[in-house]
Formats: sequence, C-alpha cells, structure tokens
Amino acid sequence: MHHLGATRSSLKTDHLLHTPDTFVRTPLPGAAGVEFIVHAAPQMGARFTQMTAEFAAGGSLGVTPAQRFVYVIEGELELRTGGKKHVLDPGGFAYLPEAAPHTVHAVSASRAAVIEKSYEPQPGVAAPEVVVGDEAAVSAVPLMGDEALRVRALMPDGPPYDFAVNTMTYDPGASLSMIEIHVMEHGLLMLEGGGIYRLGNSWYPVKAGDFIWMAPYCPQWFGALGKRPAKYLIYKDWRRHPLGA
Ligand code: UGY
Ligand code: MN
Repeated sequence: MHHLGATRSSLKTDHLLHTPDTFVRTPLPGAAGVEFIVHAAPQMGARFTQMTAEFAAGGSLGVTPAQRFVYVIEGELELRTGGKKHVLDPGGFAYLPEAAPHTVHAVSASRAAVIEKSYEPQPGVAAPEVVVGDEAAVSAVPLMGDEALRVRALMPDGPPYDFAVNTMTYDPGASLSMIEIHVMEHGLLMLEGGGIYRLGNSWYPVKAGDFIWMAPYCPQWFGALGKRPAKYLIYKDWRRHPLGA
C-alpha cells in the first residue's frame, strides 16, 4: 500500500527520521543470509554507518574495515572472537575493535543493530579491547538526577574508545530536561514505546522501529508519551577533538 505517498519519514540537512514503511533492504559483501537496512552512512552525511541486520537462521556477517558494535534486538547470535564463543540474546551486545578477527552467526532468525565507525587513534593511548555484555547487567543511571529517565552505558568510557552507545529509558511523561545542541552526531533506534522527537525545528511522532540520525548541532529533544516506557539505543561519537588532532 502506498498510502497516497504519505510517510512519517523525513530527510533534512541536519536529520533523518527513517520509518519502517520506507525501509529498503540490501545485501552487503561477505555477509550470507542477511538483509541490511542501511539507516545512516557517509552518503547522507554521517561519519559512521548504522544498519539493522535481518538474519535468516544460519546467516552471518561479513568482514568490516571499521570498528563494529552489535546489539541484538531479536533472536540469538553466536559471536566468535579471540578463541571464545559467546551467545548473544536480546539485549546482548558486543564491541569489536578495528581489525579484531571475529565471526557473527545467527543461531535462529534474528535482528540486530550494527554500528560501524573508522577508528580515530590517539598518540600514547592504549588500543581498545573487545567488549561483550548484556544490557540487563548494566546499571541504570538517572540522567541529571531524573529517576524517570535512565541511561545504561554499553561501551566503556575511557581514552581508547571514540564512540559511546547507550540505552535511554523514559517513563511515560518523562522528557529530556533541555533542548540539546552539541558537536556529537547521533544514530538512534527506537526500541520500545514512543513519543515526540524534536529535530531542528520539526516535531515528529516516533515509535518503536523508527530510526533517527542527528547531524552535529541538530537541536534535539524527546518527550515520552503513552502508557509504557519509551526506550532507545543511541550512538554518539565521543572523546575526540573536533579538528581530528
Ligand atoms: O547523550 C546524548 O547526547 C543524549 N542525551 N541525546 C539524546 O537523547 N538526543
Ligand atoms: Mn544528544
């Protein structure tokens, strides 16, 4: 159905709202039994890629020239790296530094968020290490003291790591306490619930399944609506000088 050409998706110079009715799937080199929805890429101004990978049972990812972060939304993935095998269930995640040998196979039909970014090394700073975790085991921190808005940091925060991935959970009615305008860009996947996202000078109804890209300095604000919490997975570049020095 074309719904007379209407969609909530919206592409502007400083943001993209990408809703499921506009998703187009593509294969990528080296992957087998996986379809990718490429939400954010350098082709639209982002300095990272974010995809949803839809695996058939037995499907596998190919190699990447960049760092890779994988967060399981549905199903079960098997990660092999450094001679170890890890099974990732929903909420399970992994970070693989650039050039870290690894394989990712789907044990059953699965869906995962895959974020990739070229590494920006820092002189005198140790190399980043593989991280494997489960969101349920990460403690929630109230954002600026607001117990109704809880942040879970999935990546370690230290000089070797040049991006962050968090989940943010809003009780119904909770909102960001300020309109943020910052140098970091964001990739955001709505995981649960919904609300209103302000992006630039536009206000959008958003819900689970939607993706948002925010360019550096895109004014942003979110308020959760409905009777259940709203939750999203959010990427940002982190801890690097804007001049690349
Ligand atoms: O980490 C962040 O910048 C986050 N608070 N931004 C957002 O939720 N749009
Ligand atoms: Mn932000």
